[in-house]
Amino acid sequence: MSSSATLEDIQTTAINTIRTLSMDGVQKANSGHPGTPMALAPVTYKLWADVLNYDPSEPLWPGRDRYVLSCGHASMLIYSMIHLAGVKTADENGNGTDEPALTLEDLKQFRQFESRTPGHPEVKHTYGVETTTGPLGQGCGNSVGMAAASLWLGANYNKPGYELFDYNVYVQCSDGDLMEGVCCEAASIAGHMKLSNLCWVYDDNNITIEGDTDLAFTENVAERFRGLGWAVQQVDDANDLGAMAKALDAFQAEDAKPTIIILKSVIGYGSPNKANTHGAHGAPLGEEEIKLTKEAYGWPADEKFLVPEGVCEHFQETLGARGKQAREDWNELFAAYKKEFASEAAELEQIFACQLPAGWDAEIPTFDADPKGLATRKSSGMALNGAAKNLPWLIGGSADLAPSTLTLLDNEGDFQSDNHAGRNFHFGIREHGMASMANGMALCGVRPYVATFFVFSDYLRPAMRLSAIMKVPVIYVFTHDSIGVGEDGPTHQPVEQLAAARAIPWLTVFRPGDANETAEAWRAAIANTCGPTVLVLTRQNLPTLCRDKYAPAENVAKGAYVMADADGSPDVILMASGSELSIATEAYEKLASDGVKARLVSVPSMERFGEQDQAYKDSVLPPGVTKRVAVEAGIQQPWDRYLGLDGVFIGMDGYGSSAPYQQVYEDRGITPTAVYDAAKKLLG
Ligand SMILES: Cc1ncc(C[n+]2csc(CCOP(=O)(O)OP(=O)(O)O)c2C)c(N)n1
Ligand SMILES: [Mg+2]
Repeated sequence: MSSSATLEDIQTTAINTIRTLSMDGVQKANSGHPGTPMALAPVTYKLWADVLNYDPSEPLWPGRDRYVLSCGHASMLIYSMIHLAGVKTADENGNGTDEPALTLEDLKQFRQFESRTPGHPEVKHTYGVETTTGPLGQGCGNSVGMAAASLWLGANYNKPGYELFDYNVYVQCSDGDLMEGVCCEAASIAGHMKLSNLCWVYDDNNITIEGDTDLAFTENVAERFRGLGWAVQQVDDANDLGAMAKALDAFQAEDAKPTIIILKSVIGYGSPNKANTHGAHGAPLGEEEIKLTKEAYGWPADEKFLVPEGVCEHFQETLGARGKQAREDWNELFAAYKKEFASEAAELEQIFACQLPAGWDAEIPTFDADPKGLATRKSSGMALNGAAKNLPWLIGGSADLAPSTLTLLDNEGDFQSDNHAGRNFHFGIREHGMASMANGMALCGVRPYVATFFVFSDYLRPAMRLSAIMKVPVIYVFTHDSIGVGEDGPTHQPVEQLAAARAIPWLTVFRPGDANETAEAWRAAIANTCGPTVLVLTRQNLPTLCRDKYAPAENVAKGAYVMADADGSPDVILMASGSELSIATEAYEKLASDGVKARLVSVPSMERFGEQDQAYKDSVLPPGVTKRVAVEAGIQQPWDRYLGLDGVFIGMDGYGSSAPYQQVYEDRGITPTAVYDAAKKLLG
């Protein structure tokens, strides 16, 4: 720009273009939230034009800053930005193409079937969107994981003179985000970990759907965040670009704390009806009000989806030029790094491509038959540690239960504020924040696992559901998986959690039945680079079954398999998962010794079994054999489809109780004898 007057003009025009595109998009869709994008246009402009280290022509460049719109209901804001900034799509190798991520036509298709502009931003659906948001608080949680991943990658892979990773994570969030528990959990971890590369811009607009925040949100946010160990900046007018610039400068200079910028804004800025809570929340402004608002902006009142000349060019000259230079510098740096540090560079390339190193599973153990056996949480810990040896970016931890979930990596350091290279994370008792973080970590290329007791999976379920929607490869390690927990009693004994986990589409659940199945479940979990996996594990010991006698545990990958069988067609099928596999096995042996033609089927993963072809499914569960017994220490619901109308379920139909676990099993009738009797009864 030749003069500052011109710069101001083009800035104002760019900002008003963001505003009017958002208004027009919402109006055309006849749904959505226009008020927030209108108010946040200046700060968003500032972030993209002057701050983000982001090359719109290479949206997946690994060194880029991450931008997260946690208040996903303001999606037209990010869509407008993606269009104006000229973000491109990427090809299957992750390289930028000439195709725009969003055309003006795409903006006109806001919220329509199969459009690139769905109601809330979806990662992997729209380039330029870094994570799926909409459920308030989750984007904030994700951002903490992204910031941790940036520091972890830097601490492990940067070398003197090679600052490959030091990217920042910028978040726009709202009152709703800040009210959510998950957001506070994540903020608490971020403060503890001193994630100084994290910047939240909080839209303090004093309004939510029901009205003024006085109704329900009167805390002192600045004090809370100071207490959480954050640096707090205040900007009193969302239209004051100078004040915004100062706050962002302060963030850049801060090297010991995450930063929150508390930004006062007026929702629906510029509209004649400023506090229009309808227009602000989930409803278009209406044609008339749009006209008046455009007039107030000095905009052609009747033009729709207008992008004045110079606006896209302006973003190319600012963000585009800066990002391209940074990315080219980075590429050069990486090329030199590759020469000097070939093996590290090879690892990084695998991280970027979401691939596994050759031989990654070589150290996953196998286990000898052993009637006393060991708890699957124990074999899980051994399998995890085996895998971790050859997969250096397998990192994670638990919500204060590592000694019980056995998820600590041996001989590895802790990720702490003074050691961002550590692989062992301590998430504290913040299950939801932990899982939300894990999503952000996975989106940055590392392979996170998170752990807690299975019963507390309910505490992190919303984030787990988002792992599935986003198809990110987070591994959930859930131990203490049933009434087998024993003395801790019903509050700690999962009953419906298996059904609940299996109910989440695109989530693969494994409940392995012995040590070797556990090792195979870990192998399958890590190999699943396209989605989340849950491992459901016992507290109590389980016999390690003899694999010379029974079918090999590699079959776990198929989800269900015949462990042992009668000669010829079976008359009755016994099915089980996890700790009940050995119960079913005992019943099977007794039936077999009685001369009953029984089949024993292990069902470690219903999802995996569901993916097999019909011929395989029929070979395991022949449709003609309708006398079936399933045993699992959970509720019946997920088994109905395998049991059919004639089948019998042995499991839980209420909560457990506090006692030594063998007694609870006896009392609830989940025993080899019960399985044997049920089979006998079915056979008449
Ligand atoms: C977890 C969750 N609960 C409820 C909603 C529904 N919802 C969408 S926007 C919103 C509140 C809007 O207020 P605020 O977060 O302050 O955003 P603003 O309207 O000021 O942009 C709510 C409750 C949601 N998206 N996520
Ligand atoms: Mg608000």
